[in-house]
Amino acid sequence: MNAPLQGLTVQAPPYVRNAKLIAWVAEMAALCKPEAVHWCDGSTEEYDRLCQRLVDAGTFKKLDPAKRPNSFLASSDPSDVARVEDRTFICSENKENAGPTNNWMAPAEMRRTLQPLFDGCMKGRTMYVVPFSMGPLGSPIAHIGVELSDSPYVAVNMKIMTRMGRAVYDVLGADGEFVPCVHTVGAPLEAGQTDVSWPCNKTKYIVHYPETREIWSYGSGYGGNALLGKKCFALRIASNMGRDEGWLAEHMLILGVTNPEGKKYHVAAAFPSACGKTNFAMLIPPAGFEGWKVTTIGDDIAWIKPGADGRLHAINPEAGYFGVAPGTNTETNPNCMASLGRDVIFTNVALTDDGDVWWEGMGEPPAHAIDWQGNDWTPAIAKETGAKAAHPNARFTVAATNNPALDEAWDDPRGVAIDAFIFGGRRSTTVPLVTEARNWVEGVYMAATMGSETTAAAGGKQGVVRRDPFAMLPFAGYNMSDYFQHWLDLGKKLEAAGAQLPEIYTTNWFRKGEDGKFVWPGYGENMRVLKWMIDRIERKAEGTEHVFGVSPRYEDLNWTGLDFSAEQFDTVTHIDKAAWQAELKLHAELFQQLAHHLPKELPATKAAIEQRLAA
Ligand code: SAT
Ligand code: MN
Repeated sequence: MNAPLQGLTVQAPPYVRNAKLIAWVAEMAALCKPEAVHWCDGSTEEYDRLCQRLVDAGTFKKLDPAKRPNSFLASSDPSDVARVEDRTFICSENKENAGPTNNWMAPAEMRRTLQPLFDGCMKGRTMYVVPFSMGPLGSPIAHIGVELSDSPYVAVNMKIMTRMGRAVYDVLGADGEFVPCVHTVGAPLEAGQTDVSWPCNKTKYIVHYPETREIWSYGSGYGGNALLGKKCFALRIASNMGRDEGWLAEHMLILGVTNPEGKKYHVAAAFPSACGKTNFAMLIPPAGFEGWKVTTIGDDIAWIKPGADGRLHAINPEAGYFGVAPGTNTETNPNCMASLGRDVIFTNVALTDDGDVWWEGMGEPPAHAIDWQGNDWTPAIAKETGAKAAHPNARFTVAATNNPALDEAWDDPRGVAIDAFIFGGRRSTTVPLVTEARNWVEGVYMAATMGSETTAAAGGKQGVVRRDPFAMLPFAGYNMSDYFQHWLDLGKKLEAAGAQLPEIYTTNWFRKGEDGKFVWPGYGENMRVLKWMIDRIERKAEGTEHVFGVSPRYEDLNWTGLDFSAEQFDTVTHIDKAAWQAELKLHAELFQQLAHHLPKELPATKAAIEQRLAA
C-alpha cells in the first residue's frame, strides 16, 4: 500500500496491512520531513547493518571482537545522560487527572507547542518505523506499539529491549490497535551539513496524551526519554490502560524463587530507578541456601492482570535489560556480568586501550582508558580531579536471553502468578530491613508512603529524600491518589471473589551505620530476607509484630555462611520512635499534597500507626 506525500512516497512493505498504521506513518513523514522512511523488519541483518551505520557515523565504537563479540560502545552528548523528569509531561484533558506529581499542559496547548518543533525535525535523516510488542507476541496481557524515530541508536536498542519486527505486523493485522510513539532527536540536517556523533537538542519534551494513548518525544536520544516502549508506554500510558481495564502496570522486577522442596513462587518487587532491581532479579543464593534457586522473569517493569483463577498474573513487557553499569561486577551480580559477555550495547562507560569496556566498581581499573566524554582517563587523573571513567548513569542494553538465570516462563504469554509484592525504598535511616503488611490496605499504605534517596537515573542532585510512592513517582501516568485507589479497589475486588491476595512486604537494604557505611551486605545476601518472606507465606517463619507490621527477629533469619551480629541486625531493623514520629509528619505532608481523591483508608491507617506509636 502506498501513501503519497510531498516528494516522498511512504512505501509500506507488502506484509504491512494495517491501514491506520500506513496512514499515520505518511502523516508523520509529511510533518517531520525525513529524507527516507525505513520500515524495520527486526532481522539480524538489519541490526548488523544499522550498527555498522552507527559505527560509520561515529556514534558507535565496535569493541574488540575477541573480548566482547558483537558489542558496541556509544558515548552520548554530555547534556543528554538521563531521563529528564522536569521536561516530562502528562497532557490529560483535565489537570486533576495528571495530579500534583506530574507536569501538566493542556493537550491543545502542547500540540500547538510541539507542532513547529516537529515540523521538519527529521530533515536529512531516515525515519525508522519500529514495530514492537510489549510482552510475549499475542499474549492477552501484551500490547503493541510503533515508534517512529530518526535515531538508528533507538532502532537497534528497541530490537534488544522489545519483541521488535515483522511478526508484530502479523499480530497487528489489518485493523489491530497500536500505541503511536513519535521520537526525534530534534536535530535536522540542512543540505551538506555534517552530523555529530550524538545528535540531540537543548530543548526537550517527553509528552504523553493519556486519553488518545499517544507519546511524543523531542530532543533527547537517551534511555527512557527515547526508547519509548519503556517508561513512556509500559508505565505512563499503560498505567492509564490498566486503570481503565482493571490491571496494573508497575515499576517492578519479577523473579521466580524455588525452595529446596522444589516448590516455586513468584515475587514482584518495586524499587526506584538505579536501586538494584537488576541485581535482585538475578540474585544467586549464597552459601547456606543450598537447594534454593532464583530465576529472572523481568528486571524493571511488570504488567499484572487478574486471571480466571482469581490470582494476579504478571508478564515482563520487555525483552531486554537497560541496566546501570557502574557498580556491577562478578561479586555483586555474576549473572549480569555473564550476560554482558557478547551482543551488548554499552552507553557512557569507558573504553580501554585493548578495545574493551570499564566502569567504576567493575574491578581493577585499567592503567589508561578513554572516559565516557572521550578524554584520557587514568587512576591518577581520577584521584586528582575526581573524573569518572563512566557516567554514574551509564547503561548496558542486552537481550534477556543472554541471562544465564532466565526463568523458563519468562516468555510465557499467560504470565506467572504472583505470591508476594515487595516495595523497597532507599533510606539511610528510619525504615527497617523488612516488614510484612498485615493486610492489603496496610501494604498499600507502605507502598504509597515509600521514601527514597534520589539516584543518578533522573539526573540532578543525588541522595535527597523524596516520597516515591510505589517507586512510581516519575512513572504514574495519572493522578497518584487515583492510582492508590486503583490498588485498593483491585484488592477489594479480588478478596470479594475469594482470591488469595499476594503478601505485601516493604524492604530497605540501605540503612547506614554511624560511620556512614551501609550495614546490610545486600546483593546475594538479600536471599536471607527473601527466604523469610517465602517461609512466611508457608506459615513456616516467625516474626515480631510492631507498630506498622511484622518483622523478623534476629533468630528468625538463616545466618549460615554470613558473619552478621545481633547488634548489626539491630542497626538495620530497630524502630526509633522519634524518627517514626518525624516520618509520619512527612507522610502527612504527602497526603496533604495528594489530598484530591486521596483514599480515606490511607489517613485512617496513618492514624492507627500514630495511636500505636503513642501507646
Ligand atoms: O528510564 S530509563 O530507562 O532511562 C532508566 C530508569 O530510570 O530506570
Ligand atoms: Mn526503572
